Amino acid sequence: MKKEKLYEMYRMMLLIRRFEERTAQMYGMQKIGGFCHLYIGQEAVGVGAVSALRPEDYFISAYRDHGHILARGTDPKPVMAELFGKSTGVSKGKGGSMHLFDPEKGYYGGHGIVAGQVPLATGMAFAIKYRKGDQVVLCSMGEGSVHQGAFHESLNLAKLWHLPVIYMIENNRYGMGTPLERASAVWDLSQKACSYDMARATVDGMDVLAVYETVQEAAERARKEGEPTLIEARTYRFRGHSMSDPVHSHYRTKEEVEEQKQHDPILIFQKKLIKQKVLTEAKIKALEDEIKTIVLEAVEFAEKSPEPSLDSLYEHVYV
Ligand SMILES: Cc1ncc(C[n+]2csc(CCOP(=O)(O)OP(=O)(O)O)c2C)c(N)n1
Repeated sequence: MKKEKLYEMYRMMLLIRRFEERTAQMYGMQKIGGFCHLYIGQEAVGVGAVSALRPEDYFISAYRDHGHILARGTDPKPVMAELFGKSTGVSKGKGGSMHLFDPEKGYYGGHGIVAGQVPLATGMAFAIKYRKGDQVVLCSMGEGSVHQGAFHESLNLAKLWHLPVIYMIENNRYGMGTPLERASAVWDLSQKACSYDMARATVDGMDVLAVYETVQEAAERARKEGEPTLIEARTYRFRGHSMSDPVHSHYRTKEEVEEQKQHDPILIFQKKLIKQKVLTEAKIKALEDEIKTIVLEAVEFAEKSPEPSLDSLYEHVYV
């Protein structure tokens, strides 16, 4: 892979991390309200996967979506403004953290219902096939989605109709406070693909390059053969389920979280890139400064933006 692309992937992971650290701070200051789920710890999955897509491909995901929309290349300013509930936000301040959206960048949300995006992704893939397009759909979900009926109906149809879709489970081990082993009879989640005779893969979700390669292979399969793939990316969230869940809760120990932080995907990638001479200490420092400015400008933009006006109350809503 070209050095520029490696650098860009590292830069994006760092931008997502610093953006969300600032988000947490803004939430604490009550500038952001409502539901808010941080992606910290999982950055390698979103960045690796999106880096394997073409700009014209589609990406749809769940509510832990800040990292997803940023990875797709959306300007951090309207993303932060959306978190602040401002009219300049990507969803005009009416979606908030869980409903980020940017169709121009091929990002179709941001969905609050567990597994809600899975049948939507299947429909999008059907539309591609119907129009004889060569795009693919990447559908990210938490491991909590796997036990929803919609997941199984979708996988069945995707295989039956040969649809160009990649279902990617971001297994961060916990659905809110419930560990996977208390929720699932099967621990190896990619096995679910066997029921539908679908291609499958398991990947280390802390390794951005491994995720990139796995998704690239699945995208090729979707584009050339019109066949779906189920990927399980094993990852970990370093923060609580949402901002209302403290980092160290009763459902996991402090030691476990600290042990997992030894596998921080950004630090692992940083070490690799220093060895490959893509990064130097000076470059890392310069990048940190650049990203700090970008994030602070996003906050300033959000702060200064107006609230949605009262007359816009019934615009862009379905009901
Ligand atoms: C259909 C549905 N049931 C319950 C909820 C409440 N809920 C919100 S997040 C969540 C846990 C989902 O965990 P997972 O899919 O693993 O995603 P993660 O939060 O770990 O990214 C639940 C049960 C919901 N949003 N939708």
